[in-house]
Amino acid sequence: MTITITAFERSPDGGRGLARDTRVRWAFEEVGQPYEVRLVSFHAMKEPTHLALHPFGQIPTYEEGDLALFETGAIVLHIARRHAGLLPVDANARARAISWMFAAVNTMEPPILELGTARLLESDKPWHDERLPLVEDRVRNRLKQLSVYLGDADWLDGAFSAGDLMMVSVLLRLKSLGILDQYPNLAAYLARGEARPAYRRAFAAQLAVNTGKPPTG
Ligand code: GTB
Repeated sequence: MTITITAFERSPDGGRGLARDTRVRWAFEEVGQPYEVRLVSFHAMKEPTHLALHPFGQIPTYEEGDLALFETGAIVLHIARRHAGLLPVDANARARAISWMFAAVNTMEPPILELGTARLLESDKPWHDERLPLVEDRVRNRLKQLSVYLGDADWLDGAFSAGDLMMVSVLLRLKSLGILDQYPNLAAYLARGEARPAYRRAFAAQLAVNTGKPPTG
């Protein structure tokens, strides 16, 4: 059965891979599952047809027959449960990998998103200069904890899993800010994620949408 996801017709990041369809594309590429993409405009996302798939009027969504999903964590988990390659077979290891997926979106991502909001949308506020260091400190606190946990391991819990896929996707948001340079093991972790052939294919596919050129390599 055909699987269709939605993505931005034009991502505001111009194809840097930060829109959340990239993590879903990456999951499909890791497990070798073909998928189709329906591109939606900001306007169409708020129309009833799309709201029937996504109550918050966002991308990405996932459709397969009668099943419609939203929320990247849920979508990636669904893909990982359906196909081998993203979750360990051992039940305990599988549960730990899922914990890392939640940690990525529930513990790491909120302060990172807050930092993005502070930098992009609040720079004209009179309290911006006072608040920004506080928000940065919250991000650094989480990065420090994650860095200590990861140590010199390649991945969070043994082999690469959906937990790493989600964590790397979340950390990618910090790449251009230079904040990861203070945590060389996290910078290397990110680079390992980005170097995976499946990630590169996913990145190229979303870039092609945003540049209008077919994926290369
Ligand atoms: N919690 C949801 C999930 O994980 O699926 C969040 C989904 C979400 O935030 N979707 C965004 C969206 O549809 C796109 S990814 N926004 C439109 C709207 O809310 O009206 C977030 C995103 C957007 C742009 C950039 N960028 O340009 O760098 C990065 C990330």
